[in-house]
Amino acid sequence: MKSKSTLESIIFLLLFSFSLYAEDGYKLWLDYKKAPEPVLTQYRQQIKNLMVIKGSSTLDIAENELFKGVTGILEGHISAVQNVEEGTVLAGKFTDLQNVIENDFSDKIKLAGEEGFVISSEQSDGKNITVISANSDVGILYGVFHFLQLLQTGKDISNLDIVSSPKVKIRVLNHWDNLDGSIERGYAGNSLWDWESLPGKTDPRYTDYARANASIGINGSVLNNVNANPAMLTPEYLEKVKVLADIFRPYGIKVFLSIKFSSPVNIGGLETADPLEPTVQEWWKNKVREVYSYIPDFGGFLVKANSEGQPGPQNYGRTHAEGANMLADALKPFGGIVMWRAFVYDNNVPEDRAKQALNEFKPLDGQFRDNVLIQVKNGPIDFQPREPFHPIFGNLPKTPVMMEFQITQEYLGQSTDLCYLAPMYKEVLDADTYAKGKGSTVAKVIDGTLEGHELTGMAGVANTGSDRNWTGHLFGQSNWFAFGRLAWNDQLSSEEIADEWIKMTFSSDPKVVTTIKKIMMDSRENSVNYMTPLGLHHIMGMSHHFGPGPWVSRGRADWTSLYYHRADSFGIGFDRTPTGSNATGQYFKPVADKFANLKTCTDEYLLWFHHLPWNYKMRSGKTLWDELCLHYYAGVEGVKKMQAEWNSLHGRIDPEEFEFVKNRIEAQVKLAEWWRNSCVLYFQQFSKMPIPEELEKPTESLQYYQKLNYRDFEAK
Ligand code: GCW
Repeated sequence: MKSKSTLESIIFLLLFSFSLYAEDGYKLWLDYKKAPEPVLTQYRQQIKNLMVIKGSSTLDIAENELFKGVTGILEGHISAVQNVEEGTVLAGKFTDLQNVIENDFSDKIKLAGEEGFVISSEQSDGKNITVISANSDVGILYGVFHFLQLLQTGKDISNLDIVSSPKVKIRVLNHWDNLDGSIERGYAGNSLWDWESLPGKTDPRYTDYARANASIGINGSVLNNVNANPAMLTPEYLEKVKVLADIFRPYGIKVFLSIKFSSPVNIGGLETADPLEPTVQEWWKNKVREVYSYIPDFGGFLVKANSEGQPGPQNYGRTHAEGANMLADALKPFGGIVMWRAFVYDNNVPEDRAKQALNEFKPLDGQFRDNVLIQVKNGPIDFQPREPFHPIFGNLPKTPVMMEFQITQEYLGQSTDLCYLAPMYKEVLDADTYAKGKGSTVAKVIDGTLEGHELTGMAGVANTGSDRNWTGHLFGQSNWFAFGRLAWNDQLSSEEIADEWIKMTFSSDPKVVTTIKKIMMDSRENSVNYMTPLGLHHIMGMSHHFGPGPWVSRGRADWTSLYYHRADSFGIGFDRTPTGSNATGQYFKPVADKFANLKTCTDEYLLWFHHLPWNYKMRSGKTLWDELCLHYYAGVEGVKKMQAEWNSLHGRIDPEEFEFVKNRIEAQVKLAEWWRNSCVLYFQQFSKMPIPEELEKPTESLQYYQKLNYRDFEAK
């Protein structure tokens, strides 16, 4: 046997590692890696060639994707055919396929609806084929992506009978992107939109962005920050927006804009923005007409009004409904919608912040136009690591209410922490509001089935940016992915989604899949434990919202930590029972009683709803103080475990990705320790009780931890 020369071996190794490795995360979950055996052999027998019945740019995209995907996964050249043969994957509109397929599948296609698809194993002239069909072009594109996902995740494709359609209509990313390129609460670089070089110059990333979204069924993008710059609606910017809209369109993505309510004054030269003023109404009608002249399928407006300093109808003594309806009337003739945010609270209102939004919106139920959706954050405060579901869900039966999740990890370690958010999203979607008795889940409120609403939606505050890997942390991609998957189907489980994402992103090696899935599934609870266990909330550092800040006491009361944890020599927690703010009273029975009663309020919401003595006896038999400490320590231990698990994957995944995540988890351990040490020592000042003996004590003083700079904890 001839042995290779050293040089030859080196070259071989280099080439080998180059082709296998060098992953910078840009490809997301759309890498189309070669399928592992034995599925590869099966797929090669089942998929012989492809045929896409075209006729639009969307279908061209579908065809390219199918070729690209199948070629990658089967690692082989697949040819296009003009007529179906044995083993053809045939994609096309139902109307074009009807006569080709022996079975009548018109019932299935009806179920698929406007955007859904059918993927089924069929026969044509006695030949076995796989059909991807839909009523619309974009439905076929979604079907193609789903078919590729089946292959990427190693599913059996021999007997397919899939009908899939989205649970909600508007599946939209909210970009908090500013016109200067910065992103509010963005941790992955700058905005993807290069406003300066638009409209003249475009970036291939615009297309890749649209493709990634289409692959998970996202069909809308709000391009700019809800703290909106009125310049967005000027012709100068509309020309730029048009270019993006044109690029996104064939991918089924509509463009929406956030607007500033005072725009008629800011850019229109009017003296008022009063929604009942005819001149103001006229201004909006003209503006909307102008927007549609650039973008004929424009989606509509997202509005943050009378919230955190933003102007709104209340500046003129008008209600949210009057404000929203004015815009809705302007958009209606063009088919546009208004997404009006319910994130409103006012420091000058002497009421628990958690109650204010419902108080504000409840009396308006039934007053909104039919093209208005109320966009509600998952919980009543603000995207905290854990919140009970927002009491608005189920409480506005006559109004379509859409979900606002945060994908960007503002309060969950930003781009330093590995925190898989699907379990948090699911916790809220699966929560039962009891609005119409048992089974009235938040998911049913959102998907319109509870009250029979047609207009439905789910928004996710985006975590994307100019970073090469899109989301800062590689695992941030899983949250973008999970958001899209859940907006399409809120019945999927967190595990299923994690399983898909891991196989599509990393590999199908069972050890890799099991290990990463475990890490992901534990990650959110770890974060809750070292940040805000047992129902604590809003105790993060001021402004940056990254490190701990239970001591934050300056500035407006409802932006301090003291407002929320209320620690004193007696105990800790926010009494929201009938003896306190009675926020529990905003929920339907029996949820209200469940939260208000100590016997039934579960530990995870305990201090959200109750102020309890330090020596309160918990279910575990331990004191509240001891449990609090144990949770903080368990959080750090959880991250360390995650670290060991990740490190055990050395050599099994791409080295660049491996090192990247390893480095992030190292930073996360330090961040978690900082949170734990700060919070335990801070609260100990009030409890005056010792940290349970078995736990290792913080090495430094509270003052020391208090002085640390959060920037030193960010993963570099
Ligand atoms: O979570 C808070 C953020 C603000 C944000 C606001 C909102 C866009 O700290 O940065 O502003 O919520 O949702 O409007």
